[in-house]
Amino acid sequence: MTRSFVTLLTAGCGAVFLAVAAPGGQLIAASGSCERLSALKLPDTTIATAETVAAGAFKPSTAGEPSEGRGFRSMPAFCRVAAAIAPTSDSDIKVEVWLPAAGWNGKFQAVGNGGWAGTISYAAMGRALEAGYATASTDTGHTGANGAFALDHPEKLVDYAHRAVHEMTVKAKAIVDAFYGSAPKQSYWNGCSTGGRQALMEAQRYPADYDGIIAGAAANPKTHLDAWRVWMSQAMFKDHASFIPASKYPAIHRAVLKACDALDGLTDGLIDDPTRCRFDPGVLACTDGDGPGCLTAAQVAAAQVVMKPAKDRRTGAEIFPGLEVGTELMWGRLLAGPGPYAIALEQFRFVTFRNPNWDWRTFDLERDTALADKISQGTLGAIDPNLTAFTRRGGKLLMYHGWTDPSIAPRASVNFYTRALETTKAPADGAVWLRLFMVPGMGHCGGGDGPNTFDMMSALGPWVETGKVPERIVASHSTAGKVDRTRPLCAYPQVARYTGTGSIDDAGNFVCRTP
Ligand SMILES: [Ca+2]
Repeated sequence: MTRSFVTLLTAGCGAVFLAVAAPGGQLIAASGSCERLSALKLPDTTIATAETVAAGAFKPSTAGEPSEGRGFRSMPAFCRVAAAIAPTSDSDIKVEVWLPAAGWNGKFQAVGNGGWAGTISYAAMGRALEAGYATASTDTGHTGANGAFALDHPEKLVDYAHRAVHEMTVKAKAIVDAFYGSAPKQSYWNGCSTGGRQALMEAQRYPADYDGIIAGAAANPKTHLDAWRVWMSQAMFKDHASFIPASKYPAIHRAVLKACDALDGLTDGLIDDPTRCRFDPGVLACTDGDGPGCLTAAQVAAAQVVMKPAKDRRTGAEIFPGLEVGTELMWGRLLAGPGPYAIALEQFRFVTFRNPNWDWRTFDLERDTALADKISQGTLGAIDPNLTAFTRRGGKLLMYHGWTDPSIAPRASVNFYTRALETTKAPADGAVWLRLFMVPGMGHCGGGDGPNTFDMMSALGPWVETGKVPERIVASHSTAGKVDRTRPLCAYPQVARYTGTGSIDDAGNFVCRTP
């Protein structure tokens, strides 16, 4: 629907600026209205800057993400608002809101963080901005990508866990409204890893914030995820003999493919459904002394721990799923040594034990997971699978996870999906509200041998706006910048099956089927 209106914005100095609707309903903000936002009054909020950035002129003011620097030159002109929000006396939540100067699509897309956050996600904001969205990101209330901020700062931990994203969302919508004279028609969340956990938090705690939510590879529940990581590290690094050097990963991967690749009907280097394969690293046991193609007895034992879930030894309850078959070439992500993955180590040092010198070698899976839960699962864990309030508003949740994610076991997403479907009351009209897309051969939020490039927003938008339920999303894989394979991703539990004719590198020759 095309809307047309003129909004008067009155600046502090008395000058009047215009925001006008162009043909087609796209809003063009008149020059000067950006700078005027610095006078905007919002609760608990200090607007530091509001300035127009010319096309291609943006340079991050902080180091930000390591991949940044490229890509910003193609960004259109936008209004850049930087603010700090302090819902508590110990809060200092930095946020940025970027508003396209022309061609706004009328929607808001907020983007998530990775790890312990601590930076604004400029690269992801840039992608949303280029697609025409007003966008926002927060550092979640602290600076620096490690967990030290949480030590004896419980309010900062709450900000990191969920409050910063909610505060950002409410304020960003108000800023959008002030700039364009119109609130966003739809609001979307797009995040992976910690951004996936933030996604589930929003659906659970603040169901009115977003109409559509993308939860990629959710780092959830965080206390169990980090307990599993430390537990694996104990098995791998307890002594020199148990450590598996990266030079042995290819041999393990070859043995896995030999056992599992063809089970899905195609010997293509990808394992469509790792849950159907049973692999015992014991088949690689050295028979004639150690060598690069075999595992010693101690290494077999370590590999068996890595490839199985962490379970409570008394009750048998699963604490966190294990790495799937197919991940072997990427085991170095968590298991390069000499100690546990830093994010997990910091969870126990700064949050659970409040002791920066805590020795991970003393970790006891059952005892210390229970302690971590007692202290912070209620804050950090997005563990409530009842999303009825979200579905009653018509909210849509799109989850995805790479089957060869080497840092967050992918069955964590399957588990949450299953529990949420069981627990949540579907909307009155019976509309589908939850979809999960498992991605064969994809690593953590990207990468890996499988088709790992896709646009979840292009599936979520039509779902929210026209009711078109995503069933099949085409993903591509590229080598040296050239696409060399496309495949459909299928709505779980369906998987892609080859039709039997044509190239196996063409998504058109695959259908989605229940296995
Ligand atoms: Ca295969």
